[in-house]
Amino acid sequence: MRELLRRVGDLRPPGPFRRTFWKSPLRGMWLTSFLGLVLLIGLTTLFVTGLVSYAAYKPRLGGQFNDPTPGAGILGFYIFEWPTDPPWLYQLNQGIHVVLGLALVPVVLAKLWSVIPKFFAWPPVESPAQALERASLFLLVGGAFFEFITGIINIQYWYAFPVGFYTAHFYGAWVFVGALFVHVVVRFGRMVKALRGQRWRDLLGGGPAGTRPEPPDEQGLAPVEPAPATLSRRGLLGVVGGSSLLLVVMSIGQSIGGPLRQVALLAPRGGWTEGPGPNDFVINKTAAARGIRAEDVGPAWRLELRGPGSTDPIVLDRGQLLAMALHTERIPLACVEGWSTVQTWTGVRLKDLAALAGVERPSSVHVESLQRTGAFRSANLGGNQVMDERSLLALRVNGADLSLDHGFPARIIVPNNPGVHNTKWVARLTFRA
Ligand SMILES: Nc1nc2c(c(=O)[nH]1)N[C@H]1C(S)=C(S)[C@@H](COP(=O)(O)O)O[C@H]1N2
Ligand SMILES: [Mo]
Repeated sequence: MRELLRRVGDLRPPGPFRRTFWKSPLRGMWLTSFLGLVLLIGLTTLFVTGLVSYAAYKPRLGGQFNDPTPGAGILGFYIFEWPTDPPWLYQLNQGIHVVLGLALVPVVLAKLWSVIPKFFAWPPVESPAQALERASLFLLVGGAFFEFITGIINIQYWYAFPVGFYTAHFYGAWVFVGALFVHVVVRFGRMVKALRGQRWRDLLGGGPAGTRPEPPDEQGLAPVEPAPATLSRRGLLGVVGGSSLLLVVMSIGQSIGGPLRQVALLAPRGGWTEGPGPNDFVINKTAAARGIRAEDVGPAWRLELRGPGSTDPIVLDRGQLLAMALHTERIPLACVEGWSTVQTWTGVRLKDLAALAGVERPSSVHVESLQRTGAFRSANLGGNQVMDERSLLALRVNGADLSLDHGFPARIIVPNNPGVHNTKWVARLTFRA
């Protein structure tokens, strides 16, 4: 076996498989470790906000699950009842997940660049343990590409997945994090040593002329025959950091609003509204796109309330709803894709509607809309979400009637609820005891 490996070793192909091929003086243990540390912190944050997002999307609802993602199984071990407080938690969580995800793209690319020589390591396999480690790197790099690409496609609203985005991104995340865990266990000590071993000031000081190569290392990252630097190490990190900052500036406006909304060019829902007026805030799916017909939302529209045993539903028209006790709340509307906005909603409390349907303490409610087909035509809300005093069946926004695109005649608004569960064009509420 040894002999065979030695023979293969002697057959080292030319070009990138030779260590002399890689000449950039910027590559080395310190650079790779520095980028690795940034990614360790960033990717951990992405994973945690991703898990929180999944819990919000698919909370435990008195024993029922919301979304039909085929059994999250043991990976859903941590799912809990999603709270209504703090009302901005989901908005903050999604904003961080999406903006940070974009900002890490240049760092991931720089990290890959810094370790390119290792992709051409020769011999390809040195021992069973090392083969296993290389296989885990395949999952690590493949998993990273998969997660970043599916995430970015999704925030660009290009739903091109054969399976649902949530399913793909959720399972992909666990595979990726498993590989990342192995990688960190194997490399953490080496990273700390590399970061401690050299003086940062020597590495980052001076322009290209003053930039010294990193010392050779047994990992084969630093060049054995370095070329003179054309860009300083500080310059390289500046380009990476600057690119990240640009991505943040071009996307964060969709979450925080203000003047940055105008330059949120990477975020399609940065500003897509129906023009000035009380309903001037982001629309996700328009009524036309969801096939809502004018006659469905005209005077003939009725809201149906059902309880567990009730055979005859309670039927209300919009006038009767407006005659009930109305409440006004300022609540964020936050989409899983990261955009959000805070508006002032007026409507009937969901708990009052539950009481009217004869259910004083509902365990959950099934909300159905006029939409006949397609995603999000219905959703489930937990008992805690129904019972929160701020949870509304909203009829008005900012003092005016809801516009058709924002869900007229009535829509759900619940604090800290993922936007996708704030169902528009509501037609029926079925409360479970
Ligand atoms: N019936 C129905 N309700 C829906 C949707 C939908 O497609 N159909 N989209 C949801 C999503 S994903 C979001 S983010 C919010 C957006 O509300 P807005 O368009 O008023 O901003 O509505 C939600 N309610
Ligand atoms: Mo959404």
